[in-house]
Amino acid sequence: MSAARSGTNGSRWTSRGPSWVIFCVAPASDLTAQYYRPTRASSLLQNSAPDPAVTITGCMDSTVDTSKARQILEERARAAGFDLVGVTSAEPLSEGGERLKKWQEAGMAADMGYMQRPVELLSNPKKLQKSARSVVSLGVSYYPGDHPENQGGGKVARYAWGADYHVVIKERLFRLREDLEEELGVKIKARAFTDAVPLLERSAAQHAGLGFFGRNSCVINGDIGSYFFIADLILDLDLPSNDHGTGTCGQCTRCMDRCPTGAIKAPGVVDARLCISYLTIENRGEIPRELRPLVGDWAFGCDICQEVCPYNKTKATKSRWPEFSAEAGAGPHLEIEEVLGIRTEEEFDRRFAGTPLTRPGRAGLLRNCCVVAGNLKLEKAVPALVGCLREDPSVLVRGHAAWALGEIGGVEARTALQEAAGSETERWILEEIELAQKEAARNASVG
Ligand code: B12
Ligand code: SF4
Ligand code: SF4
Repeated sequence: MSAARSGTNGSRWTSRGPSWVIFCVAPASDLTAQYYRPTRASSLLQNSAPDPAVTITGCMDSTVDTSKARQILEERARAAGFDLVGVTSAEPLSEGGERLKKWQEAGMAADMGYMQRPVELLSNPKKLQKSARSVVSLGVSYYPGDHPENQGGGKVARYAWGADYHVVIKERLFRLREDLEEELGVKIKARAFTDAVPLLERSAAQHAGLGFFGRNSCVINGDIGSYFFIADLILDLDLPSNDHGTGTCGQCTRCMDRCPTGAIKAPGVVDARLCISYLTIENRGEIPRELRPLVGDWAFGCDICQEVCPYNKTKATKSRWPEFSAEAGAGPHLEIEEVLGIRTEEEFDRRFAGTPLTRPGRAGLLRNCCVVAGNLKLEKAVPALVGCLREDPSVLVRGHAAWALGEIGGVEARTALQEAAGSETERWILEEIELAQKEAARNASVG
């Protein structure tokens, strides 16, 4: 569906400023503005808060005892609740950059505009802050426990059960940097972020000793597995670096074998075009027909390549941050019929603001729930799907609702498809309806 695909993710972010993640640096560069991936909650915050970026002019004090600073950093970061702390110099991440280049050239970045930025930018911390000397890489477990049994809902990947991590982590990073300034008695130029600026965060984390690259491409830590966010502080302090992270997958290939879509093309190489996480979160267009059945019951993200990982089976450590618990956000499952009934942006915000689930937008989340309903053959969702097909303002939602009705079949579904075939005007949806009618008829003859 080319119309829905035409607005790339990259262009969506160009007008938004990144200032809330900056502590005391010069005004934001164009580069950052183009990459910045705010959720609605963070952009609201940005609109309401004064920009702290230009109020402090930081300076590096040459009298700082760097070993002492390193020790204080470690203590303060742990006290702030970070599970992992490491430091690497702010030099280019050249090996990661080379891998990124090949990944981009192979088209594996799909339509994520912010991932198509030049490699030199994504792999060099000094492009984010000229005076950068060190990158502090922090890890915080988000692991909220295992998924309860799914009773006909849409599964949410664990990282997104709770509150919006961009906002939650940013607050703690703010405090950490303030603590450091206070303890060391200097002003520190710093940039702080998680998953929000153009930097290869996994490569920086591996350089800083947080863990090693698994075949699923996640950074795995020998003590806590891979269910952790990576957060970063770029500082103009020279801090002693950690050794690079080491570890190995050994003979294991479980993640590659079990990925439903075959997205892990080679060890450490994930083709986003096939990854359910991309398809359900970053993708703004249709979920390709041939991939829909493989999405299964994932309504937002996918954890399979982490669930099967032996490191997580034995080492996953529950998050100590209450903000990442199921109670703090959308939780492990979405109720499909409820989500399919959300017709306006206002309703959507009321339901999901402050959680990561705003990322795909209303139409994207309803699209995903249609696919889950079709895959689960969820008969109880038929009235809600019929509602979507008849009256949803989004082409994306109506088209996926038609597909789901075809998968589920039954008299009510067939009647609604027949009716929509006569009233719908969008070409792509008409195609979906036609295919769905055939599928529903096939289901009826089999049943
Ligand atoms: C784009 C993106 C995605 C895309 C593409 C994922 C991908 N693998 O490329 C999509 C939407 C699919 C995605 C999915 C997920 N993501 Co994501 N994503 C990012 C983002 C913004 C950029 C990643 C990137 O640069 N990709 C390009 C490729 C080339 O790089 P890479 O995957 O990081 O791989 C590097 C290393 O693995 C290394 N490498 C791999 N193998 C080897 C082997 C050797 C020998 C060496 C030397 C190096 C090496 O080379 C690569 C380049 O540095 C980062 C945040 C950031 N700014 O870094 C978060 C990030 C990677 N995502 C994260 C998470 C949590 C997820 C999900 C688990 C969410 C979910 N449950 O649905 C899934 C996991 C899917 C997977 N198996 O990767 C976390 C990962 C934390 C961790 N412990 O690793 C990050 C770091 C966000 C954060 N700040 O916490 N994501
Ligand atoms: S997140 Fe899911 S779809 Fe993506 S690589 Fe991992 S198992 Fe495959
Ligand atoms: S599942 Fe096996 S191969 Fe995949 S990341 Fe974990 S240890 Fe490595």
